[in-house]
Amino acid sequence: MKVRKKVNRLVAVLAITIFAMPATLSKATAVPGKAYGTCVELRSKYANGVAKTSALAKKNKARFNLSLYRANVALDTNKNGIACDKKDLDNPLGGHAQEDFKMPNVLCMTLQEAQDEIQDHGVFYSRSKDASGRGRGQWNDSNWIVIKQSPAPGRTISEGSALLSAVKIGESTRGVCK
Ligand SMILES: [Ca+2]
Repeated sequence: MKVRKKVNRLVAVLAITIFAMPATLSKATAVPGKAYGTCVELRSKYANGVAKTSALAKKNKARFNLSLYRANVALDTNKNGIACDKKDLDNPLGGHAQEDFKMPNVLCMTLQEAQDEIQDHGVFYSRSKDASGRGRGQWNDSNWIVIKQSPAPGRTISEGSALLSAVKIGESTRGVCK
């Protein structure tokens, strides 16, 4: 009697498993698309980007996949409905920049914002100095504002190669910042 009960239970469990399977499968197909870190990565798989509508995809030879687009919406920097179309690769000033190792324009940003922006372009470490020549340390990056940058925007940078000259907020920016 005991054995029979066990078998019945086993059959019940199997039945539940089988019935549950289609649900599991459909859940798998509804999983949101993979989020790529950069457009370089995304474009290695989808050469012309991922569009949110089929019309946009057709027009731009991009791949139409709404859930994939949604997962990578941050990479659609010009917000034209295609993640990582060609225009998204040219993003000298905005956030979510490509890690292209190009110096962004960081004039008049706080040191903190400027460093974040440079990191956004793929370079972790940038140097800074007191533009007044007094050699003060920039202990709190948020209190300093960049009035001179090296190199110029668009130039290639590497770790430590960017130099930001800054003054304390409230000091003269020598006409650089309004
Ligand atoms: Ca775009």
